[in-house]
Amino acid sequence: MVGYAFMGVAHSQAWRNAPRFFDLPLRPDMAAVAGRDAAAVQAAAEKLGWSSTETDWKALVSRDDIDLVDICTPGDTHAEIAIAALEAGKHVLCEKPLANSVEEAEAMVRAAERAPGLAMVGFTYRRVPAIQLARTLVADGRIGTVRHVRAQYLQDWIADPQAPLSWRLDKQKAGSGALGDIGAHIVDLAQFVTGESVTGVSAVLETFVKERPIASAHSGLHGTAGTETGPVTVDDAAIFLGRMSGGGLATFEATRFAWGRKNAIRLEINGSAGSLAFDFEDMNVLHFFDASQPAAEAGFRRIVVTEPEHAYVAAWWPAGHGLGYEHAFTHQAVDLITAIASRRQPEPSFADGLAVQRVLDAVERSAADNSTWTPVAKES
Ligand code: SOE
Repeated sequence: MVGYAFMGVAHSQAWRNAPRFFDLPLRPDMAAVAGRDAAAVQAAAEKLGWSSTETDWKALVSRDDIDLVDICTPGDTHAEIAIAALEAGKHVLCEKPLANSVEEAEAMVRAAERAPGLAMVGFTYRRVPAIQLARTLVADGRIGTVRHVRAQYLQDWIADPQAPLSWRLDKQKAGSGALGDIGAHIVDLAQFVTGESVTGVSAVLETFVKERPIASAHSGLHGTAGTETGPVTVDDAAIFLGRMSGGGLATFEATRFAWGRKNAIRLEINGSAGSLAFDFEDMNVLHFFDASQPAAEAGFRRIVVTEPEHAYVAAWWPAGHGLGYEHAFTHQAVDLITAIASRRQPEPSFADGLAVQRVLDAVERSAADNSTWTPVAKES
């Protein structure tokens, strides 16, 4: 694994837990973790369960005892590490968004096509059981033709203007702000659950707080504000309309300024025959409205997605005990290990990551192009 911050911690527990809860065709051996600071990476290895460390990811990628490279670094390094790992014959798991630009993502897809190894991008929320159920219901025609996709990803961890700068607020490192960090997830979910693609967008982006304290220390998403300040070079919020390939309309909202919303991924889909609604802040539940029911009895049904019949659940706890944020990472590890054992292309592939990247790129181009922005006429 390269990188050991928030995502590295989430991935580490996944590699540790996958063989403890699932019967796997291969057993992951957490061989090495890479990071630039020797003491810090050593401490991370001990805490997270990695057997050895490297201070240069290139050394890790060239090791013979490594079969799979898990990339948990900021976006500006994804393309270089992933392409080198694939060229060295490794399998690759890369955090989302796949890259910082369409060009980088295209190069990664080309490298994956040429390489013997398999490549997967980490859109983990696909692997929440309720999301899997939503996809199955749509694919089975239970809500009919998709008319509306209403997707929101709402957080508040930088709503305070004193929340310090971090790499996620730096365009060089992250590529974009709320758009790529969390908007990418809802674009992927909209495409995954509907089985359709976003074909066009009309967008606005905004940076509400343009200058923030430079962090003197970091911990997870948060940091300690120092006395100096620096510029925010990414969007704080992204809102866009979209058209889906099946003829439906979509709205997307990604923001880190929604006070009180910590990790609210909300997806509502209205079809010609019913609706589905999901909120990650109640992640073990899917709401389903079946329009074929008599009007007097119809209503949203609250399905608690914790039965052994639901995706992944049988490996965990008895019905009703529920899963959390980290379980989707474990499911991701399970699916990747299973795909590697059977030499099957895992999903989401780098091509799926590129498809999301193209939507992010269209959003940025749309937001930069004011030609369709129509000011409301002033009273004369
Ligand atoms: C921060 O917004 C973040 O950690 C994202 O980077 C992750 O992808 C998401 O799962 C949780 O929030």
